Formats: sequence, C-alpha cells, structure tokens
Amino acid sequence: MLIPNFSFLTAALSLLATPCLSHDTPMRHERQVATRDILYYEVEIKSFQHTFFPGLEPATLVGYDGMSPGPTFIIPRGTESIVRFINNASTPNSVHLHGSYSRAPFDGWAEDVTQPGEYKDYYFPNAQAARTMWYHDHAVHITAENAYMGQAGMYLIHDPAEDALGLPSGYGVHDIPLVLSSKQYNANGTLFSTVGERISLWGDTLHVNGQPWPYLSVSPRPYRFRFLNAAVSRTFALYFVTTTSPHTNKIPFHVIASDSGLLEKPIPTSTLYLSMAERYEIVFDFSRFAGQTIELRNFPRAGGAGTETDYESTHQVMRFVVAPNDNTTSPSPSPPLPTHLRTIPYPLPTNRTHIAHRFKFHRANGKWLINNTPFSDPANRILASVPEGTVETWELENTTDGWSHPVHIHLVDFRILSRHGHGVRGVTAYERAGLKDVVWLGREEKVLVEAHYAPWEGTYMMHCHNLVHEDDDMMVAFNVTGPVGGKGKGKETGGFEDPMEGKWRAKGWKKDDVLQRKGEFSDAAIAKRVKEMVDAKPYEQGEGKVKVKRAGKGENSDQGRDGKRAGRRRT
Ligand SMILES: *[C@@H]1O[C@H](CO)[C@@H](O)[C@H](O)[C@H]1NC(C)=O
Ligand SMILES: *[C@@H]1O[C@H](CO)[C@@H](O)[C@H](O)[C@H]1NC(C)=O
Ligand SMILES: *[C@@H]1O[C@H](CO)[C@@H](O)[C@H](O)[C@H]1NC(C)=O
Ligand SMILES: *[C@@H]1O[C@H](CO)[C@@H](O)[C@H](O)[C@H]1NC(C)=O
Ligand SMILES: *[C@@H]1O[C@H](CO)[C@@H](O)[C@H](O)[C@H]1NC(C)=O
Ligand SMILES: CC(=O)N[C@H]1CO[C@H](CO)[C@@H](O)[C@@H]1O
Repeated sequence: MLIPNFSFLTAALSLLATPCLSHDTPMRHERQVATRDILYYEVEIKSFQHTFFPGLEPATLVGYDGMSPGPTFIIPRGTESIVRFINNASTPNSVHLHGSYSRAPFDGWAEDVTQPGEYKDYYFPNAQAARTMWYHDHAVHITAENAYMGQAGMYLIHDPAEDALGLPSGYGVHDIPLVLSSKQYNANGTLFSTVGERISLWGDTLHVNGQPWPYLSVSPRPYRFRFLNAAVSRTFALYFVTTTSPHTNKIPFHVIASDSGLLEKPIPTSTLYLSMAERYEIVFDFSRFAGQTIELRNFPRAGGAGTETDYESTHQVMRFVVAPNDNTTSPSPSPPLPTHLRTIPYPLPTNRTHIAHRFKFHRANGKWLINNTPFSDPANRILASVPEGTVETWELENTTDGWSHPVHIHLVDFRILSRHGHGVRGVTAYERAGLKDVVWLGREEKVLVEAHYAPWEGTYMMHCHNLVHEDDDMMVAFNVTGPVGGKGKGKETGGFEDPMEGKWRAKGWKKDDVLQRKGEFSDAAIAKRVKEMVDAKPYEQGEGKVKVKRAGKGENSDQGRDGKRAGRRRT
C-alpha cells in the first residue's frame, strides 16, 4: 500500500504548465449569440498516464482533457458560458461547478449522470462577484473515485471591482492556485484505488496541483495564493515556517478571500484551517525572506479539528524557494494591502434565534446519514422546502463521535453564525469576514449557518464533502419553491427547477462526429444548440433579468436579479 518516506521535494509545481481557458483563449470555439458573447468550450473526460515516482510504473488517472487538475477556466463576470463535457472514460460522470448558483439541471445533480459515450452541455451564469470556484465530479456513488482519479479543476471569475484593488496579479505569475489533494500509491507506483472504501481515504502522499510535495521558485515579494482542498477525505491546518527554524515562529500572512469571494478586509493569521472543498485565498509576502526557503506545513490531525490518520510526511505540503535580492535595484517595500476589500452583499443577521431546520450528520447501520436519511431514499430525501427569496438559519450538528464532516449547501452563499462543541476553534475571524458554501463541521461540533435561498427555484443537494461519506450516502436535498406571495407562484416555465429535466440530459456522441467536427459537433449544430439554450433563458426567469452592475456600485448585487428581488428579506 504505502511507499514510505517520500519526503523528497524535488519536482517543480506543475500547474503552471497547465493551459488555462480564458476569455482570450477559449478552447476550440467562441461564439457570439444574439446580442452578447457566450463562451463555448469542450472538455473531454479521458484517461491518461503519469509517472509520479521515477523508476516505478506510471499511474493511470482520468481527468478533464486528460490532465489533473483540469484546465483552469478564467471568466470575466457577466459573460455566460456553455461547456460541453464529453465522457470518453469508463465511468459515469456528473459535473458540478462548485461555488456557482447554476440552475438545477446544470448543477451536477448526482443522478443526472453522463454515461461513457455520452456528452452533456452545461450552462453557467458567471454572474456572481469575483471568486475561486472549482468544477469536479458529482456522480452518484462514484464521486470519490472520479474526483480522486483526477476529475477536478479550477474555475475563476474575475471582475473590475476586484481588479481595481491592486492585489498581486497575473495567473501563474503572482496569482497562483494551489490545489491540495492526498493520495495513496501501490508499491509499484500505480494509484491505490478508493473503490470499496467506506470510511475515509486519508492518503499518505500530499499533492499540490497534481504533483507530490513540489517546490515553487518565487521572488521576494507578495503573492496571492488560491488554496483549494480537493482531497477526498483529508482536512488540513496549514502554516508557514522557514526551513532554518521550522519549530518556531509560524510566519503570519493575510487571508483575503473565501469560498464566495473577497472578505470584507484582509484578516491576519498564521494558521489556516482547510477542509474538503473549502477555498481560501491568501497574500503571503516573501520580501523578508530573500534567499531563504519557506515550507508550507500541516498540523497533525489538522490541528485537532480533523480526525485523519497521519503518515510520515503528511505534515509537509510544499516548499517555496525565494530568490535572493537583486542588488542592481534597491528592494522597494511591498505595497500595503487595501484595508477594505469589499462590502459583503448580505446584511448581517438580525434574528438569529429562529432555527428553520436542524440536520444531524451521523452514522447508522453501516451508512452515513443526515437525519436518518440516505440520498438513496428518493421519497424522503428532500428535507427542506424553502420559499425563494427567504433567509433561513440552519443548524448542522455532528452526532457521531470521532468524525468530521465538511458540509456543502449547493446554490447559496452563507454566513457562519456560530460554532460550538469541541471548543478548538469557534468561528475563525476569516470565516466570519466573508461568505461560504462549505462549513467544516469538526468532530463534536454544532454550527449555525444563515443563507438567502435565492435567486432560483429548484431542487438542490446538501451533503458531506468527505466524498466517501457522500457516496455512502450522506447527502440529501432541499427544494427552493415559489416565493410566498410572489408573482411567479412557483410556476417557472423553463424547465430549470427539476435537475433531471429531460431536455437538458446527456446524449450520445459518435467518435467520427467528435473528431471530424460533424453531426452534433459541426459548427452549425453547435451554434443551433447554443442558441436553443440561450433562448430558454435559464438565468432570466421570473420578473428579473440577470444584471451585473459595474465596478464601484456593483460589487453587491450577487443575487443576480434586480434589486427588488435580491433585497427581500423575511426575517
Ligand atoms: C501494481 O500493484 C497493484 C497492487 O499490488 C496491482 O494490482 C497492479 O496490477 C500492479 N501493476 C503493475 C503494472 O504491475
Ligand atoms: C546581494 O548582496 C548580498 C550582500 O552583499 C550578497 O550576499 C548577495 O549574494 C547579492 N545577491 C546577488 C544576486 O548578487
Ligand atoms: C425571528 O424569526 C421568527 C421566525 O421567522 C419569528 O417568529 C420571530 O418573530 C422573529 N423575531 C424577531 C425579533 O424578529
Ligand atoms: C418543489 O416545489 C415545487 C413547488 O414550488 C413543486 O412543484 C415540486 O414538485 C417540488 N419538487 C420536488 C422534487 O419535490
Ligand atoms: C477517446 O479515447 C480513445 C482512446 O483513448 C481515443 O482514441 C479517442 O480519440 C478519444 N476521443 C474520442 C472523441 O473518441
Ligand atoms: C455538538 C454536538 O452535537 N456534539 C456531539 C457530537 O457527537 C458526540 C458523540 O456522539 C456527542 O457526545 C456530542 O454531543
């Protein structure tokens, strides 16, 4: 099972070689439809081989466009995208754009699978404020295997309000994604499988951007790092030290953004808790460390909040090799971070006393459950109906001793109001200063979260993001219904409330069509398909229209509808 002592740190961080899909370099197709640009991309899910350990067998992985992490999307806020995911692998898939308020048929509903030999067109709004999202597999009962084998990638929205802040910038230059994962290899170098795992797959080999224990050469200046924990089961508590004094002095840095975009203001810290699917962005200033090496480390058992088994080198994550000062120019001091990053588009809660729903995350009869309900019980798995536009407080509670559950609520951004129980953390300052879509329910903790259930009606999932737990069956659903007294009366007409709506399901592809760009893959057929999807107006339902206000005024219209709808509160 394990390859002991892979504590070498020799390979360079690899994502920088990964192509990014951006507005400037769309893949294969970019089209103009009607009066606005729609970005159209194709991504093929297929297997590939990579030799992680020189001298041993290559491992076989399955990734988006045959790479892992998949290509990074970089999309300007306000430009919609349609991505055709072509399943050329051997397992079913479903794609979830995590962090996006996508309509239900494009949200990666677990049963909305695309079989091998099929493709599905996903339509994404990209109307929310600048944020680090990620796309990953969500197929029922096989998410852990698919994500572990490589189906995960970054999807970034940027906007003028964020660009104006003067944060360290340039994708892969001074603005660098760091996708953490944790895997296990067989002694011959092939990847150990998650298949059959029912509890957790901790992994003994930490990867950053697909590369075990890499290093990154940096300049003595500030960098923006976008952390994502894409591991199947492993949580992290991260800190930085110099290699010369690894046991003293954790180096402070600033957290600037979380799951749902920028925080209100930079939050100084020297430890960062990161459970599965969470994103935190930091600014780390290397200017004091010219010529030195900095290590990114991980506390055992994720600082006491986690429950994982640790291995010989799971306390080490990666290294940063800081270039010496260039003596030809005198080093200029790093510019200070802005003191204010954005106004969070969500009023502070006024009524915290009423808990609309309580959810217990527990284990019984060999299954992971929420309120005794598994996802495999369709008659009972909708545990909440929430009128569209309402604000609700939900209580999430861990009643199983010794386990930790990162809880993801689809569709919404929420505030974390409180965390009680084990007593390790409370709500951290960087959790409190922004909005989230995952909250880490550590062992023996109870958390209150408040969300605005908007802007669309439809059925969405809530689940544990330990993917082994999710597959086995710690996932339920909630239904955002027609607004109370609203004009819509719950009767939208576009067929976007039901995630299994037939007209948006996957279809078969023929190899010749894909490779020779004919049939459903001809330019004419793609143009027709894009027009059909745009004309169905998934993001312009009801009385409002998608409206992205511009920098300065606009950073607070995250709900994507006109102000009247977005502003409604019911507490
Ligand atoms: C590598 O080892 C695994 C586990 O022992 C085994 O299943 C697999 O067949 C081996 N692969 C090769 C190419 O030797
Ligand atoms: C810069 O100057 C320092 C001190 O004189 C020296 O140790 C260092 O090697 C120099 N760096 C370069 C890149 O020349
Ligand atoms: C708090 O919310 C509950 C349920 O919506 C309501 O019954 C109660 O009156 C509210 N309290 C205040 C002070 O608004
Ligand atoms: C969700 O609620 C709507 C009413 O707004 C209802 O028509 C629909 O059937 C519900 N969906 C499910 C899956 O129960
Ligand atoms: C799918 O995978 C096969 C085998 O790797 C490859 O030959 C083919 O080009 C891929 N793409 C399509 C569209 O068939
Ligand atoms: C806050 C909370 O519910 N904590 C519970 C977590 O699970 C343990 C073991 O079942 C309970 O003792 C705690 O009360």
